[in-house]
Amino acid sequence: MGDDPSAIAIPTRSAGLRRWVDECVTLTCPDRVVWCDGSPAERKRMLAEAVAAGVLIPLNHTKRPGCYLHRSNPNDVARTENLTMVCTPTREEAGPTNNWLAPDEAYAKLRGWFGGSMRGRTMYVVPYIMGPPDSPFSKVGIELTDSIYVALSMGTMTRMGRAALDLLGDSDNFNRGLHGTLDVNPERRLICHFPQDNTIWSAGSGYGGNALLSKKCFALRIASWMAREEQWLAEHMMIVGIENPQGQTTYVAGAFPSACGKTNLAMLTPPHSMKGWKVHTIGDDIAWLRIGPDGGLWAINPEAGYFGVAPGTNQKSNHNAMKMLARDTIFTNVATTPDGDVWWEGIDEPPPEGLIDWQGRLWRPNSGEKAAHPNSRFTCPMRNNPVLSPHVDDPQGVPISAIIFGGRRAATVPLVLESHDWTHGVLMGATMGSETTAAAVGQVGVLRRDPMAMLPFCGYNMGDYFAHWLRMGKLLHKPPKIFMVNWFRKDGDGRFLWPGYGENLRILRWMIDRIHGRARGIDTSVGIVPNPSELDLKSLDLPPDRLRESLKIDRSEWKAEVAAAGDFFRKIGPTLPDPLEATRHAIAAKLEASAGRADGA
Ligand code: GTP
Ligand code: SPV
Ligand code: MN
Repeated sequence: MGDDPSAIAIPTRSAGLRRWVDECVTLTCPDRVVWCDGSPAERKRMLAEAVAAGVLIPLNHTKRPGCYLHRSNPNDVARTENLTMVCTPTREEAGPTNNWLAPDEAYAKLRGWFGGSMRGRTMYVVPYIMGPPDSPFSKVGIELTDSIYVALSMGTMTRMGRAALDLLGDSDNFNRGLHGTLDVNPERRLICHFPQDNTIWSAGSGYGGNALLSKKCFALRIASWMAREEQWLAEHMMIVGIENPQGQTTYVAGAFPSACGKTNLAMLTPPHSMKGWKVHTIGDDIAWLRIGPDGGLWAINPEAGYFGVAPGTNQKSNHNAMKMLARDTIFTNVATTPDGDVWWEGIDEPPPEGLIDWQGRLWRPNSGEKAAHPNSRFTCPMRNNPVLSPHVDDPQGVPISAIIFGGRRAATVPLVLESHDWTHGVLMGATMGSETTAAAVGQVGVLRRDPMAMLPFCGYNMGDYFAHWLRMGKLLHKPPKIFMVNWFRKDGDGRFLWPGYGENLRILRWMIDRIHGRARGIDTSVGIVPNPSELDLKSLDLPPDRLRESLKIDRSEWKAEVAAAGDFFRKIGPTLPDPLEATRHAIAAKLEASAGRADGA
C-alpha cells in the first residue's frame, strides 16, 4: 500500500467493516485505498481523475454541463445472466431458475481470481445507504471496487458516503460487496451472491447490474432473501404517484422486465387532453414494500438515481427524461456528435454528419449497424427529474393501491387485465411472459417466462418466492388490486397497436377508477377488461378497430397461454404452491366452458 493519507484515516467505528476491508486489501493488494465520503469536492476530484485516465470523456459542457461519456469494453455491455450465481448452501434453496454454485467452491474460485488483482490500482471503499437515511427500512452496503466508473456511478445511484458510515455506527450489519474489474475477460467473469453471508463477489465486468452492486445484486437478489425472512417484498418495480385534477394522489407499483417500460411509466407526461392530471415519480427500477400499520402495502425506492435505457428516449416519448439528462449525467455506450453531444436511435433527431458510434468509430449511415448500443444507458441523479415526488424521502414510503405486471407481448395479452383477487393476481405475475431485450446478453425478442419481472433477480427458490407472495396477501388487510398490462401488442404488420408512453396514463386512469369503484369493466375467464366506454380516449387518434384489437381476448390464444404457464410451473417443481396451479386449472376450465360465448372468453 502507498503512503496516501486517505489510506490511513479510516472513518468508521465499525470493527467488522475495518476487519473486512483489511481482509479484502490483503487478498487483492491495491496500491491505494480510498474511503469515499460522498462530498461534492471528492466527486469533482474523481471526475477529473477518470477523465485523465480516459475512463470518462467530457461532453460539451455548454450544452450538457457536468455530463460525461463512458465506453465500456465491447465484450461487457449488458448483464450476464449465465454468469450470475446464487451460492446458497444447497442447490434447492437457489431453485430451478437460478444458476447455483456451492459457496465454498465459489469463494475458492473467486479468491484465486481476486488474489493480487488490484495491484497497481486503487481500491475505492464505497459506503452507501439503500433507502431514505431516516427510514426504518433502509439498509447499509459497502462496495469495494477498483473501478472509478463504478465508484462514481454509485455516487449517483445511491446515498453514498459519510452518511452511510454514520448510519452504520459501530455495527457490523452491512452488505459486503467486493467488485474487481480484473482484465474484463468473459472467461473470468462471475457475479456470485451469498445471501446467507449478506455478501456479493463480482469479478470481470464493469457494467451496470454486474458491477453496481447496490442495484440488482443487493437491492433485489440479497434483499429478496432478507424480505422472505422478514416478511416484506423486494421487487423489480417502478413506483409512481398519479394525481387527479381534484388533487388526490394514487400510488401504483409496476413490475416490467428489463427494458420494458418502468422508467418511462414512472415519469410520463400526461396527454394534453388530460388537463389537471400530474405524475410524481418515486422510483424507476426497484421497490421495497412493507405492510404498514394500516394493513396496506407501503413502498420505498431504495435508490437515489436512474440507470436508464437511452434508445427510444426523446422529447415526445419522455420529455421529462430529456430534461433531466441535460446535466450531471454519465452516458454509457451512446453515440456522440462532432460538437460533443449525445445521440442514439430513437432520439428523434437525424444523425449528424461525423457521428461517432458507441465504440468510438466513425458511424456510416448505411452500415446497418446501430450507432448507440441498444443497451446504452444514462446514469442520472433522481433530483434532476422534474416530476420527482416530494414524498421520495418519506421514511414510511407511500401507500400502494395497485400492482401492475407488464411484459413485452406481440400477441395474446390485452392492453389491461385486472385480476379477480390476490391469488389470481399472483398467478398473473408468476406466469407473465415477455420478449427478451438487450438489457441482458443473449438473443433479443425471444418469449420467455419472467415471473414478476424477477427471473434474473430472485435470490432464492422461485416456488418459495411465489409462496411468499401468497403469504403476503394473507397478511395484508388492504391488499392492492393487481393488474396486467401490455403496451407492446402488435398488428399484422408488426406495428404497435397502442401509442404507449404518455398515453398509458389513460389506462392507469381506468385502474384508478376501478380502485375507487367508478368503472365496472367486463368480466372474462382470464380477468376483467375495460368496457371501451370507460376509457378516457379524448383527443386520442386511435381507430376503434385498433383499440378493439389491443383489448381483445382470444380464447384459443389464451388456452395456449394457460398451457404454456403450466409447462413453466412443471419446471418450478415441488415448491410450486398448490393454489397457483389450482387457479390456473380453474381458468383453463372456464376457457373450455366459454366456447361459443359472444365475447369468446
Ligand atoms: P430497465 O432499466 O432495464 O429495468 O428497463 P425499464 O423497464 O425501466 O425500461 P424503459 O422505461 O427504460 O424502456 C425501455 C425501452 O422501451 C425504451 O426503448 C423505451 O423507449 C421503450 N418503451 C417504454 N415505454 C414504452 C411504451 O409505452 N410503448 C413502447 N412502444 N415502447 C416503450
Ligand atoms: C435491468 O437490466 O433491469 C436494468 C439495468 O435495470 S442493470 O442495472 O444492468 O440491471
Ligand atoms: Mn431493471
